[in-house]
Amino acid sequence: MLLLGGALVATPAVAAPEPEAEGRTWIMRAVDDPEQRWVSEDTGTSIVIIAPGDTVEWRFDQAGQGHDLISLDTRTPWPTDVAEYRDIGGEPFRYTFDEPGMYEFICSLHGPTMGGMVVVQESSGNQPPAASPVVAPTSGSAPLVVHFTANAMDPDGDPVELVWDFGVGGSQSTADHAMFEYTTPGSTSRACS
Ligand SMILES: [Cu+2]
Repeated sequence: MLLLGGALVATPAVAAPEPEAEGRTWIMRAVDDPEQRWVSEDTGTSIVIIAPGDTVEWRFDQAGQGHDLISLDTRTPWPTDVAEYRDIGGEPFRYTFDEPGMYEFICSLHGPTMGGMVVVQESSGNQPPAASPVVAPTSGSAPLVVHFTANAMDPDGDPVELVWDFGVGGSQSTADHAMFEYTTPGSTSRACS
């Protein structure tokens, strides 16, 4: 979320940095369709790329039979070995990865086709969005239609949410290019928050 300040007497609005994201959770599912395999909800494959501090949750709720989850130390050794078995309907298993590396896992009951890998990568992290807001005109006689252009973008290509606060009675807009008509003479200036 990016909060921008709109102003009649314009003060430069600056993009508020996104708060440090807490580690997200990535879902990996055991499926039997009809081959047994692990499928990441995000990638559709058995490989998921995450950031340090993220958690992977292995789910067994779509499996038609029991599976196990065994950590392999062929690439990066796991800090704590994992050896979990779940019957049909068994509870998910969660594991938080703090160190970069390539962590392999397998269902030993179904062999290499039901293997997968968690890639923990330092710099694949999300970059905060940025904006170069332009407000024009910055003065005139009432009623005055003012254009607010955020020029907001996200370096990762993620959708950017923004909010213009026009400084009048809580009026807001979430458009990259917003227009607002000031009907009452006066001046307003809002800092970003
Ligand atoms: Cu299995």
